Amino acid sequence: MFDRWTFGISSVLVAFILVVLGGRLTQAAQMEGMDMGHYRLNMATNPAVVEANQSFSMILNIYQADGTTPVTEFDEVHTKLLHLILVSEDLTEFLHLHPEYEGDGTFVLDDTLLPKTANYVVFADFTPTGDEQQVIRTVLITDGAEAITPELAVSADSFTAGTLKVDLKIPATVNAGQDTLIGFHVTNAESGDPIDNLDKYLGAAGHLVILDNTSQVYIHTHPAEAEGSHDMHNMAGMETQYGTDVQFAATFPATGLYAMWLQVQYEGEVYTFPFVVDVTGEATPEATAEAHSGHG
Ligand SMILES: [Cu+2]
Repeated sequence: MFDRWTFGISSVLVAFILVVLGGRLTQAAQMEGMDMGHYRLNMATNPAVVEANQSFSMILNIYQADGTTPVTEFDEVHTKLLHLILVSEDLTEFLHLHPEYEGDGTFVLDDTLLPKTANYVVFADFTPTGDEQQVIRTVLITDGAEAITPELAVSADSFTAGTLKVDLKIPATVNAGQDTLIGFHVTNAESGDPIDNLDKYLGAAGHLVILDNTSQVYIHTHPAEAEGSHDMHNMAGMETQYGTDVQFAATFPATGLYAMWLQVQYEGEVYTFPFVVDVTGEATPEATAEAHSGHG
């Protein structure tokens, strides 16, 4: 039932929340619960046994609900047909990968490297043409890895990577079930000067992926674009630059600790910043109703 070639797939409900904040529209794909999905994902690896720091290929097949009819048409979303998020089970390692489409519902990613021995939770994020964005969760078993429960702790609110320093700007108390503005202030790590010329990365000023402690809640959100954010073709060739503040909107469904990874690109290089935040406030019924009114 659960071997190395046919990985188990958690059925997920993908809900779309359109959050209007300060007059700006931000789309978040959020996943929770155990509803049956409309699609199936089959993930295989070559070699079949995956080891940390050993190159392998991933082969992903996306099927209709019957599990045999391939999905053949995908929308390009943030410049890619398939976004693959791999997170080590303890939520310390984060990979954002883009397998190549080979047609007939098959995606292949060569030369994948896992930075440490751990099982990895995999989120396949794609949009079949004519349907809504889908997120399918599965687990990649790594040779020698043991099942692990994350031990999250609230992170520092500032991280440095390469030339960039990023400061998290978030309300002192974050309430579950309520639209929350999550901001990042980007400066030069050495000079402290504001960085206002971030590159566009995968069609956005930045990407923010949020997971709960059990990696059952998946939120992938982007800053609002002034215009044309849903038509990447219009943006081809545009030299848009971003910073020094990059802001996201998200709704945490419940209290607890959440891991989140900010990705931005600067001078051609992609940087990933890991944060952990604690959602301590309880949702008010009004805020919850508001947060869910954007479904559909
Ligand atoms: Cu993204």
